[in-house]
Amino acid sequence: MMAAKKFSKKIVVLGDPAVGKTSLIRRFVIDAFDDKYLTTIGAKIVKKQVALRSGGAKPDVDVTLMIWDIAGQKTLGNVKQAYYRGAEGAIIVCDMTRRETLMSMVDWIKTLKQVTGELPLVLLANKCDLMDQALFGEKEMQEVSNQLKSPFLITSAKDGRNVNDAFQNISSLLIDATG
Ligand code: G3D
Ligand code: MG
Repeated sequence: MMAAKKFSKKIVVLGDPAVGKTSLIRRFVIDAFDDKYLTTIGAKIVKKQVALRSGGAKPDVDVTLMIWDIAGQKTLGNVKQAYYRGAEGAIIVCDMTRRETLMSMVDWIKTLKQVTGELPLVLLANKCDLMDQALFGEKEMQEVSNQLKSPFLITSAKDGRNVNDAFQNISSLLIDATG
């Protein structure tokens, strides 16, 4: 049996205040290795290992994700560069009940790429459990996804829908990018 390859990757989770970034991370992560906010950076970092099983064609891979979450309700302007530096992938989140959070995804990504250059992204439309309040859906997400050439998922941090898939997805893209 081939030993699993091991990688450690920094990802950042971005999006407007209250879209559900912290809730999604909390839903996904059990093992918070550093639960205190790093006040100089304004971020909280948690780690979790993701196992990618190839089914034998390629070696299995264990990715340790270092997941950076912005502390508090920071807006685009005052997020420190240190937060983005060294990020190898990103999850960008919007809230299906607020259309403006969809629009600002592009801005978050633009600012991120100014620091990191091109990197794998996964786009999330969160709060799908609030179906009756949703102001956009798959169609709009598909458009943004085409525009940004990045996959999207419809998620709920509340009921857990697609949350694991989101982090599995970014992990696979990170490994593909590593080669
Ligand atoms: P942020 O980290 O992006 O700022 P939070 O967002 O994770 O703090 O979430 C903001 C609010 O949205 C929280 O409500 C949280 O419970 C809620 N929320 C997050 N994800 C979901 C979801 O998938 N579905 C629903 N229904 N609510 C969600 P409060 O009331 O605690 O401020
Ligand atoms: Mg938060």
